[in-house]
Amino acid sequence: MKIERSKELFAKARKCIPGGVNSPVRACKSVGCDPLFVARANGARIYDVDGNEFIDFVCSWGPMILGHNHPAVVAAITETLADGTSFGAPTPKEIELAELVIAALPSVEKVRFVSSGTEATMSAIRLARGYTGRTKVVKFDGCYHGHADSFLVKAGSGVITLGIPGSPGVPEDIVKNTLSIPYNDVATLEKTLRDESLDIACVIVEPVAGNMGVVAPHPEFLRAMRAITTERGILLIFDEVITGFRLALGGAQQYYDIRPDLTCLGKIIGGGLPVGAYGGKKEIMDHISPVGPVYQAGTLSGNPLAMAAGVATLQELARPGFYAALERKAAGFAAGLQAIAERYLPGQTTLNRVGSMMTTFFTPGPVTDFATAMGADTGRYGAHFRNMLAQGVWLAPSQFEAAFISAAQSEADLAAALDKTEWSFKKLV
Ligand code: HOZ
Repeated sequence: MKIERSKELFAKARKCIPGGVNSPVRACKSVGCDPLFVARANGARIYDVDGNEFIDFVCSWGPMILGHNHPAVVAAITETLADGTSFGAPTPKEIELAELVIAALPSVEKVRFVSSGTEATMSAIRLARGYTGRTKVVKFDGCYHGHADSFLVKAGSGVITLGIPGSPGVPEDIVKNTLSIPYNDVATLEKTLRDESLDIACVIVEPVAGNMGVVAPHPEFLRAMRAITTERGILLIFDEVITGFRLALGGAQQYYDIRPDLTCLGKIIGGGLPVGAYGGKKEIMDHISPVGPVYQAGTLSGNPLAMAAGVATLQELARPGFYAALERKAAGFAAGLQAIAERYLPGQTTLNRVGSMMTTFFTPGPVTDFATAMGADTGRYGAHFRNMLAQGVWLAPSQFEAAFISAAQSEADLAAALDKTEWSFKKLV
């Protein structure tokens, strides 16, 4: 594969951007190669600056559930663009997107738009603290809620990928208020939440973990979390930045039939433009400024282009049968992956899938939490990643991320990706 232009650009980028990238995982360090620079993408395909073509399973880390350049999304952005790009004042599209989010998520009565998932989670815990008058935040090992100080404790995504235990620059005084406990461990959850000395404001969770690779919640885990938080007056925050509008129109909360107090969104609701949101019960949301005293603001919040792309995307997702079709494709693809793994690496991999998000872990498994995810052979994943890239398949450059199925991937694309997986696994044996 020709990669000269990407190589030149990476050398140039490293001189002016730390590590040559604007988000660490995409530097591809953990998979043993340099990043390819992207020229464009369309439908299920992404093209690099050297003209190589790939079937895209990263989908911009989740947002591109409709595929790239979906005509309805492009039309909405183009139409909005003609009227200007940012006003720092309310626009009608914000109401439209808010109404679509509220209609889809029964736990959300009011929603505030921000510019990224990190802003959404950071603001949601501030609100939870302001509302409850308590201090501590409980999270789960391997869950990633963006890069705000409070969350960089046993976090997933790039933090595990790069093997960083925490981050310099995050004061001890802040992280002492974050308690990170094992995912899927109901006993530790109960013990922690029932400890009255802990002054817990909220529990924040990825209802399906997507940032230590995909890890599904045990059914009892989310149910117990909802029950004890209610009993103790602790707010339950679902970080649905990945799962929102991915697992179902109503996200993981619909999929598992659990209503959190607050929900964080991002990725899909911006249709590929930078956006985040947090929402929940009116009574809680009205503690935010300017109604209440909890402050949060943003010049680009509710940006018209992002709102337009989000509205167009959610309208497409609301079409009857959308999620059933996506599930069929994802299930078929996962069955194919499973069969290949059993043929070439029997008992050596674990496929975790929930809806259209999945991870093949290079470990016998089961993978149910951070500790078991960490048992994966990252060297083998790296070799698989490089094999797939050379064959024209674009996977996440980390063992600890999800592969996403999009509506743009045809059965033929998925069959081609399975053929290439088989080729890769043969080489791995
Ligand atoms: N933290 C993101 C994945 N969970 C990576 C974002 C990026 O590198 O673009």
